[in-house]
Amino acid sequence: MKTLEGYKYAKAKYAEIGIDTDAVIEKLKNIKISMQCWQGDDVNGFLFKDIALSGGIQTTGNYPGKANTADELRADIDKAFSLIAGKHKLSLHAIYADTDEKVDLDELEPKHFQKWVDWAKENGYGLDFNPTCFSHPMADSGFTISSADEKVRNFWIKHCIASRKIAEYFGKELGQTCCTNFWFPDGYKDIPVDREAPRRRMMTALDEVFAEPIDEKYNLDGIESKVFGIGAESYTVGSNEFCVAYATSRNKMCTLDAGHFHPTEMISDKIPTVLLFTNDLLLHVSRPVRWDSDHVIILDDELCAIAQSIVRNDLLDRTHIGLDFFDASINRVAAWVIGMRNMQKALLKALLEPTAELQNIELEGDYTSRLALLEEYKSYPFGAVWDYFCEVNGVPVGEDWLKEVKAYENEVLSKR
Ligand code: RNT
Ligand code: ZN
Repeated sequence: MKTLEGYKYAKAKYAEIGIDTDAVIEKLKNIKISMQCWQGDDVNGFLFKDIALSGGIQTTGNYPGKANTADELRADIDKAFSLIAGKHKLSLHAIYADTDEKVDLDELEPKHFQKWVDWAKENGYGLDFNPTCFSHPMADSGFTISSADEKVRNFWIKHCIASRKIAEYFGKELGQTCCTNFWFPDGYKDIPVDREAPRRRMMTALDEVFAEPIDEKYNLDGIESKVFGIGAESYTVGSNEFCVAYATSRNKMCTLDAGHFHPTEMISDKIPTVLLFTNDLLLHVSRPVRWDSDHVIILDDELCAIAQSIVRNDLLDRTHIGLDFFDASINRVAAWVIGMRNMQKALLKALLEPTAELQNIELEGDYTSRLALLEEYKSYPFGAVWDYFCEVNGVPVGEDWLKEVKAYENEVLSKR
């Protein structure tokens, strides 16, 4: 009841600046966010037992209750999704194959993911995919698809080709385009002599990976750049220039990860820029704290700016919003819920803005009004719209979701 009263006031307030909050709520409900499965078990996966996370990424913390099996992970994801309005996608990594077969990455087939597909179908979720080019002996040299060793290179090319077939299968089965993200940790700890050859090898290898056309209705490929990784501080093969140039010249997506640039470089500025030159864009919304630390995303200025970049320029249909964080120091279901709900909040804030009016003011050169209005709109009653959005979509309002996560922790997670 309180929620409805608050909403009535907010609706009237936003109507004064020409915003139809009912329409905004409807729109937000239909924006799919791709939730990363790897938050649920600290990027372990189920394909290989006792293998250390490699590739210059790291999870820290040992909060109890992580998922040890695919069934546990699916249960945790179901719990998280039950606390998040709308129907979303799950982003799977290849190491999350759910099979009893002993199978290596280069031999993976759609059948090894059948249980995920059945579950997604049953629940109306979409699936995205990621080849796993790390945490594997073939990645021990620090190089995968750009390795100078042909055997190593070919192994990863095969894995990536297999991954696209799995993605195509997801797209066909679920009737939703699967986004496949290609990220390679390849790089040098110390200063290299030859900065070209590894990139040339990566370019040629990727061309092999993408040689077979796949209907874009089923699968879209994204290439994720990075500035550096732990142990690859001096040189990263898949740099930003490499990935942007590759994607634009090959009609692929760039994948922009918020933690993969220099600390003051923001992906919010890159979103509309890259989309001038590519059809689609994949995001890994993350939160770097001093480095690519992959903290849970909070409702900070950059998250709001990311949402504004997408909404203001009408790029929702071409921007595939995926999340990428993995915090092992807090309840993992809560981490998902906090991140997903924050992404939605940021989108809601952006949707509640009278963009056309602000753009006109800017074109007229009235920068005083631009600043004044942007600041005033920040204290409009967005929270009341958010609460109502949650209520009409049947998910907990405000912090009530936390009680459910705590109960799940007591009943399920703590018994693992
Ligand atoms: C690593 C990349 C990559 C991974 C996931 C697990 O820096 O961001 O996207 O986080 O594939
Ligand atoms: Zn990422």
